[in-house]
Amino acid sequence: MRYQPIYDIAELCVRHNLKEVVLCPGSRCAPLTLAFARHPGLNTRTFTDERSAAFIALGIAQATASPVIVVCTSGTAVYNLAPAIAEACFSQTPLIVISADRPAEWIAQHDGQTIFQREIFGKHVKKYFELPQDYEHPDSEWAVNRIVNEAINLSIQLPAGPVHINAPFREPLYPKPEQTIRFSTDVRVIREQASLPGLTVDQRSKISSAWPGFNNILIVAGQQTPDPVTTHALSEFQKKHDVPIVHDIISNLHEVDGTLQHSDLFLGQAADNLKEMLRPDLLITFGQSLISKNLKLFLRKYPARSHWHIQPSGPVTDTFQNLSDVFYTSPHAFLQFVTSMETSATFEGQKQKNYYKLWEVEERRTMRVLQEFFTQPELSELSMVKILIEHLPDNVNLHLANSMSVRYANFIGLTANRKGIHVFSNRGTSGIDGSTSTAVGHSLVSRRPNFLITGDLAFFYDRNAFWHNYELSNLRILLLNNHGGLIFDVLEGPSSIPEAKEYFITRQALTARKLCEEFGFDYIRPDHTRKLKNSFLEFTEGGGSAKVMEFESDTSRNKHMLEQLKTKIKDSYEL
Ligand SMILES: Cc1ncc(C[n+]2csc(CCOP(=O)(O)OP(=O)(O)O)c2C)c(N)n1
Repeated sequence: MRYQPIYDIAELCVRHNLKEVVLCPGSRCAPLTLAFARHPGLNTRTFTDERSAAFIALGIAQATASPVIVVCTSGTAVYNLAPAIAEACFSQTPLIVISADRPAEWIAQHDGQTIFQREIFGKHVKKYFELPQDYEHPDSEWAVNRIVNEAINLSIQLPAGPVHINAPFREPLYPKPEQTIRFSTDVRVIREQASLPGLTVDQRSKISSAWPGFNNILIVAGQQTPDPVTTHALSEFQKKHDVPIVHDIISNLHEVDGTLQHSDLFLGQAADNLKEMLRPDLLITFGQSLISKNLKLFLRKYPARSHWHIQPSGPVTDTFQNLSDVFYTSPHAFLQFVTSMETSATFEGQKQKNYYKLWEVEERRTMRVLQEFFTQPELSELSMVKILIEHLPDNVNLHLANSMSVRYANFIGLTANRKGIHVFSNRGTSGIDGSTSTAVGHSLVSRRPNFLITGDLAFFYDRNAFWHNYELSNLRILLLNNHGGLIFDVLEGPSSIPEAKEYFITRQALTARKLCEEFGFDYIRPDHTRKLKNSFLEFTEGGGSAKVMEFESDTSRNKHMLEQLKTKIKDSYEL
């Protein structure tokens, strides 16, 4: 068969233990579509909108912790994968993107559905690969096998990420009806024997000699996928050292007792002299981006004497502009080592204890204000997010869209007794274009219930997330419909200019009722405050079809509530 090396890509993927394939319709990609669809070892699903398809693939890759193959036809179809590829790049999610193409001599020759596909995703893929365009020669067979092996291995090499294989196909693209697609039994697999770097002797000695010289050590964790190994290592560290551990809801570290999750709220209101006292001497960071702008600003304005960043490999960012040391190791290896070090019961040790207490006092103060704040009966988006978080069962996925949804949830946080709640958010690029599709990707492959909190622009932008033939019975969406982008009413810059409503907040009139009818979802409107509890019980209940709970309100009410909360935190310093 002419396309045998292409059909064998499916076999190779199976031998690399890949299971999930996202296909998009088209003719040029027929050899790939048929190979993946007919291979019994793969789960294939098809989605018409490539933008949504690629975000769904991203969600599947997150849920399965394994690379997902995405196939599309030539032309603009390829460009539509770009937003999710960019998110996968910055969130370090492995995707194997295979685009079909015309042979090189037919590009830009008015032959239809062709664009310039070579290196189309630029730096957003770890590597661009081009398959040979004629498959008959044995070298081509070898090249296809070698390239796909390399692409799969590269996608999972840390930092993981997307790779792009462009595959030019010459017609005929389809087998004849009497032809059967078979997969070779001797497909070669090149396996990379990866290992996580531990700490070297030199690194250990640097850490143990420098550590006692710091009084105010602070740990800040950015976004991370849920990882019980890091959670455990941090819990053990916490028992031994009086080091404040600050993180966001997307750091997935809430199960570590005694961490600090409300720094965004109190650092936004704290006076300069308090911030000076909170300034770290040694800042230790790991994970990816932070949601909290106030935390970022604080760490830039009050820089630590040293900033150590821990990551297994890859390019390093200098988010707080004072990075001093990078330890290429895993956070858990680093934490295990510093946990094993002896703590000093000296005056210096007491100083660290006092520093820890200082952060703890701020965290407790903010939690008290929050508790009191939510005793008022007035409903807002923030209180809806709080109620949902309280009603979440254990062992669910919580997906947070950009932009206010992830911030609201971060203001509220999760307590350590909430077990098995995994938090996801497209914060690699913070786009509003694929939050729903990413959550849908999780729903398709995960048995866990998936709860998405989203604003209306993000929700209606990405409604093709639902436009396919697959069941979404484990999906629950809390839609915070303020008929525009509240974030632009909250941000100081855009909110105060005359164009704010029209061009920034961007008013829109839709509600989700008709969409729910169209897709057969249950639609819940929590209209009556008295019946709120029942609405949430109905919403969080398992089984049935997907459910959307729509809370409609206006931007000014929510803006007012947020301002009130900030004022209350500020006032708490004056009591
Ligand atoms: C693809 C993309 N386009 C534009 C933006 C800029 N942006 C950030 S937040 C936002 C508004 C989001 O509105 P909504 O989903 O209603 O959420 P809310 O701000 O009300 O929470 C926009 C347009 C973006 N992040 N991504």
